[in-house]
Amino acid sequence: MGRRVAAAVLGIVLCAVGPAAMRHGAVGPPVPIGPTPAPRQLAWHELEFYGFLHFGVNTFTDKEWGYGDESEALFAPSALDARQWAKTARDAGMKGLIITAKHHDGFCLWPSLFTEHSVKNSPWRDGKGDVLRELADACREYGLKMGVYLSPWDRNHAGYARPEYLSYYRSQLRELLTNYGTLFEVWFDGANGGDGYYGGAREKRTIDSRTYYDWPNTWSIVRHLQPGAVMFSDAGPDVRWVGNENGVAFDTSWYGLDRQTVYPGDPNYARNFARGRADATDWVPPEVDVSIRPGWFYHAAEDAKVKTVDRLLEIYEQSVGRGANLLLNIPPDRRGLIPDTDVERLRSFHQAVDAAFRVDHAREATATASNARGGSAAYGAARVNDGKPDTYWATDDGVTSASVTLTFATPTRFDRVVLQEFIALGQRVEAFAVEAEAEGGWKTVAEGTTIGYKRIVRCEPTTAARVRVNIVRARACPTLATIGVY
Ligand code: FUL
Repeated sequence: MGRRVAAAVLGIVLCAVGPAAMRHGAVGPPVPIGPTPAPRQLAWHELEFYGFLHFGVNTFTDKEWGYGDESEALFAPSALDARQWAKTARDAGMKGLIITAKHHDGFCLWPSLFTEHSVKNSPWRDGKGDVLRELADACREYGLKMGVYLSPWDRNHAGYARPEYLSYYRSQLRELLTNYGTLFEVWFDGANGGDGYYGGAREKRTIDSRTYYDWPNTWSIVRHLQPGAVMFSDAGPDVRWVGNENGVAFDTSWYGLDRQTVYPGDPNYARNFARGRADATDWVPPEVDVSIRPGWFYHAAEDAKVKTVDRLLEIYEQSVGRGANLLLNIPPDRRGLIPDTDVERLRSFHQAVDAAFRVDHAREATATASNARGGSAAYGAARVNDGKPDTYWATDDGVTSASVTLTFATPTRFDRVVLQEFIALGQRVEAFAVEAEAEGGWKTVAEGTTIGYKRIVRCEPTTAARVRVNIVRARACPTLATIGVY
């Protein structure tokens, strides 16, 4: 090899390794291990917690699933205020709101050009109202992101289950994707119950969930019109269902899903796919959808059944704390307002979360590691407690068990440890343990499996001079962006 060529090759290698790594010696970042997240998915992980708004004719008929023959005149909220929804969400610590633009009954909360079955034929705002518009404005005002739920199953539409319905569905989707600003998530429900009004036919219509909706062509509309939005369904393509509506993610939870093997509405989804797989083809992380009340829609009879703060905290730790995102439903009532009880509960819940995570003792500690990649400070232990989510500790290739020790200036009491992998390089950790040094000896205070974007580890209140996070097993050299001690 001539000198010039060698220099050019070296230049390419240096560029590939990256200037940051070069400053700290010759070691580059770990090679990503698949699957890995797309940028829109990375942005979604950072949201962690947002709200669901189930609102529509069911709110007025006291039902969960409308048949599709409900009169538009029923939709008559007396004091609808989307700003109250947005304020409630923001004060609860939520980062966005997803609304049922159309639920299974087919009634549209926006004046769609493609149907008469919408707010435009309701008494609300003399038929001139648009709930989506009011929500978009309110979200902007309160710094929230907005998402839409557009039910594929439509019990009102005469053409449902026939090919013509698909073009109707896609026209509606285009309206939502173009008229209300940037959306962060589009929610595709897998439910398909069968019978309905269907333009007066009043019959049972079944579809083949695998083929009828021709999902790839619908998904490409979203990609084209809202490239930053993630799409949710059982099968992704970006975010998957966690497999239950109880507010709990799997304790061992992998982000991988073989997208080709699953379709939205697959009856075997919860059993076969919900927990994910380490080395599957696609990054499709789970979202936990759960309601603050027993039902998804508001029912006065459930006013005394709003989940307690303790229950909400448990849900938070079993969803966000297990690497999933939490989509908490907070249904507006017949006034078009989130009821006072729910507002109060959400505020207390937020205070409880804030109180639990107010002081991160790790920030004051000194971090050391059993191994740091290339002996380089760029991947050194100090990266786990620098408060920066985009720096991380990593080990040498081939080192798949290693530990980071935090030494406190004085013995420190804690009952929660927060761990975060640097997931841009893939999900790696398979098993970990948290140890504490108290009264001169080390003891294991918690053990776990996967980490992912975030893992909140609970332990008995412990006072320790040192805390050690032991990565017991990993698919490849581990990365940790954060260790927090609370
Ligand atoms: C389900 C629907 O059938 C429920 O009504 C609700 O919208 C829930 C979030 O998804 O599949």
